[in-house]
Amino acid sequence: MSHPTTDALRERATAALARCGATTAPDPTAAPSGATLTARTPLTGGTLGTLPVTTADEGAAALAAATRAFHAWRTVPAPRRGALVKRLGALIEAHQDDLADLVTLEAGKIRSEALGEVREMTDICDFAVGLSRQLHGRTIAGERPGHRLSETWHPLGVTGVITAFNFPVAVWSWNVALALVCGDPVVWKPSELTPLTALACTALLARATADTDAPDGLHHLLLGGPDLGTLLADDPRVALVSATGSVRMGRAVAPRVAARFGRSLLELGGNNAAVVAPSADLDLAVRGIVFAAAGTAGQRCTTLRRLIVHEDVADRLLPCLADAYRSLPVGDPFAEATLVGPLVHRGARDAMHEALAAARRDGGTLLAGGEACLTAEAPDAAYVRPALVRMDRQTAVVRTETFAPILYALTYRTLDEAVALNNEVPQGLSAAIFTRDQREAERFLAADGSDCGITNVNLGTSGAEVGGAFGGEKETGGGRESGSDAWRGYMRRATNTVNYSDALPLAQGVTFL
Ligand code: UN1
Repeated sequence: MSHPTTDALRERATAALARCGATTAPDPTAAPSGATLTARTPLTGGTLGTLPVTTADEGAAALAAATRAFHAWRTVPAPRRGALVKRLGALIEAHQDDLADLVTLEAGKIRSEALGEVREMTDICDFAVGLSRQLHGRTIAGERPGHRLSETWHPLGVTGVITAFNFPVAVWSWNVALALVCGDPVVWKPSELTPLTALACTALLARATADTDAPDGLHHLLLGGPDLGTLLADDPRVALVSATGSVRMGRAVAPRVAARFGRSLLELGGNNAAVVAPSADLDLAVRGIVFAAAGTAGQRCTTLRRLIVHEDVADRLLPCLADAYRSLPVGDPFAEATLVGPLVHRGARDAMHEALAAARRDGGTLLAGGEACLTAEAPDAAYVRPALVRMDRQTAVVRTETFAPILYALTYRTLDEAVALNNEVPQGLSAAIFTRDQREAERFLAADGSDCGITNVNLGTSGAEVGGAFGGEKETGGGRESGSDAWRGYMRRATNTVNYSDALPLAQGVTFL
């Protein structure tokens, strides 16, 4: 089958955007005046459109409008706020094919994963709608008679959302669905690599807002570079900055937010490992490992990047994995049989090849993959075969997150050694163990086991459901998004003491007057 042309992909993007109701259709022939952003597709490396960049004045106006909207929205009862998110979820579902098309066109995901990402959006909308009737605080046993001690959760303020190219719509929806039911307007700075998906999401939310008579100004899109992230980080009107991306981005944003005592929620890099114990079901492990390591072409923050295999099973497991890697269909993500789409750009492929060269210098052996693919059909794109590399030690390159499909395989003798290897990297997002030994599984989940925010047994490191809190420790940033009680990050807690007696006993037995 022939590779798609950029013209055909552009048409597909324009049609999907129009169906979503996005007004700024990309037009490569009519570049807007002023600074621009080029929307590209990793499928060919070609241009889908040129969009105007948000100016600093427009950014400031968005923050002012969002602040006004906050003052209206915070007093709307939460279940009514939920009605907006319910409508948004319905519109997302109605446009799931359009959104999935745009995700494939801009992020390069295969169809099933693009649809899965959109499903994550409707899932979080459902979750948030239910949550809109459950934003509850506690009543606490107080120490004074005739007093009631309780806590109330109030809307926090404008939420600044910074998202990455690899989950261009799901991570926005995690933030926007929760923020809106919690009473917070959103100002969104998406990745410069995925502006079209951002336009589509913005259009759908605008429609949901109109359909439910919600106030204007609840959502603003900032298209452009890092200076817009800095605007969100520095402005005291932005109560929460929820930022997903690289550790480098987190290091730029977090200290600025902290300097003004703002709140930040950081979801940064991962360098996720899976332990394969001697008792593991190896067939299941192979499937779990290949999806986690090669799925999304290795471009999830939850991607499996390190395999810690017991030395007794390494010689059985690694050849099976190498075979699986060699047979993975790499290519056009719209083609039904494809399992590995392109990397986001050629810079990502260069980084992959540099990491592979470093691994070889460190004594690593390439067991499969690593080569560029489709170089004749799509010379400006970056298709690669996922790489499996055997390493003797956890060298600097293994401890670094390279956003590409490289799986480094190490061996271990004792579970203590495996746990130490798992934890011995700067990142702490997700981890997994494949074992049929309950004691090993529990030890890996225990306080002295994996130090990651997400730890799984008998499945890979990626593909978390929305119901749980998502995030990790150490350089991953410590934030938690999505399910469980992550909503608390979007609200402020007030502790309330009410004296309904005619006496004034002071706490801690203090006497005065
Ligand atoms: C990300 O890569 O930033 O757990 C998010 C997963 C997805 C979300 C990943 N549900 O892989």
